[in-house]
Amino acid sequence: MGTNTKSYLNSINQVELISIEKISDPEGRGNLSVVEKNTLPFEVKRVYYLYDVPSDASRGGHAHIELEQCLIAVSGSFDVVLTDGKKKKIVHLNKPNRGLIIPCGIWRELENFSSGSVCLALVSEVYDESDYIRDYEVFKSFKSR
Ligand code: T46
Repeated sequence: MGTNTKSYLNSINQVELISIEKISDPEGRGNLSVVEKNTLPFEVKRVYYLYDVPSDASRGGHAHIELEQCLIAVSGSFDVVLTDGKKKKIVHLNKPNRGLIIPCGIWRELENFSSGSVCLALVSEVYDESDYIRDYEVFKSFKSR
């Protein structure tokens, strides 16, 4: 496993909801939101998105050792259930100009996807399966070391 000290020390208090700039068109052409260099507390190395998720399906079910991320409900809504192994928090995402910053070392599950919802993920690392903790018991011992 990685050696990022923050990862096992991070608590649910480090999870943060941020506002993303929303530019409303003066002529009624809708809205535009922009994520720029300084919008997020990390540099984005990868972007992926979840879509066509059935309402009874759950995504996530893991923690990351190093990776930080920002989740945005660019369409529709879903719940993000977070825990640091001690405290739990549920965040309902339903606005394209709202981002959920999840630091490393936090267990997350995504559920209750509305029809047509899209979860955009802006993340700090390239894909690396060895960065995942997918077993909750392993996660709990990782957090209590
Ligand atoms: C997270 C939540 C919100 C890749 O090959 N490349 C990628 O960049 C990603 C993200 C996944 N994959 C493969 C790995 C699996 O074979 O796609 C498959 C599904 O991935 P996973 O089961 O990890 O999907 P989710 O939705 O449970 O989790 C994903 C991210 O992996 C994770 O970082 O926080 O979305």
